Amino acid sequence: MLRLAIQKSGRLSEDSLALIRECGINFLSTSYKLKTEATNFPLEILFLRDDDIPGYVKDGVADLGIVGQNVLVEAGYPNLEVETLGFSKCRLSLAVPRADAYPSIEVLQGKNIATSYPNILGRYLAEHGVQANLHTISGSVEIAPSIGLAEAICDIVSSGSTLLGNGLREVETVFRSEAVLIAQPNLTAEQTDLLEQLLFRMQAVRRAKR
Ligand code: PRT
Ligand code: ZN
Repeated sequence: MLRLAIQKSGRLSEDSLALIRECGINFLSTSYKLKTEATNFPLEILFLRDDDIPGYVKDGVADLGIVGQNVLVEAGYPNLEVETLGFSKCRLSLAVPRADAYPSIEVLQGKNIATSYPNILGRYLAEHGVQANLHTISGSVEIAPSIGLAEAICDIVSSGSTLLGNGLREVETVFRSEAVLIAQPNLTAEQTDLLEQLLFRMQAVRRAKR
């Protein structure tokens, strides 16, 4: 038996469930439940907040998970990744108020930057020799400059319309992300075999879409 953790409700949920179904795995209705069992594959599906998925998989509470690379890498467990899944593509970007000059990343030296991704951003800034004050906030990062909390932000971008709507301009791509399948490090031989079967089906689903 394998336990797979997916996001309960959010941007990853629908595509994660669709992928499992496209792999030919059937399960009963998922609404209002915390877990469900597949009817034709030894798989249990757990519904969690995406931020909790890397830790649950790392500790083996779940054997597999589907999560964004942004959340996985920020949590510090990039080596749990076994396969990219091709959906929920986005980027983690630095943005500044539209009117502000941005000759290079060095203008961020000593500035305040609001983000939910202090680890990924901290590494990126260090690689570029920039020291800044990172303010970690968990939501509504885009409003930080307009309320005087920060001179810049670093947040997830997909279409760019949220930045635009908040008078911000994207100036650096810090990290590119998509959904990935992750696995706990200590699968049994039987679980490894099931994972191989699942991966084989997932790869076939992706090939069929190309
Ligand atoms: O409740 P839970 O903790 O499970 O969910 P969540 O609210 O933390 O995450 P959720 O559902 O918003 O996103 C889940 C994952 O989807 C993220 O971790 C990313 O890997 C991926 N993803 C893809 C995105 C986006 N696109 C995205 N556009 N995550 C967030 N956004 C937000 C972004 O934060 C910003 O507020 O959308 C806004 C920007 O979008 P645009 O299109 O205006 O640029
Ligand atoms: Zn989350």
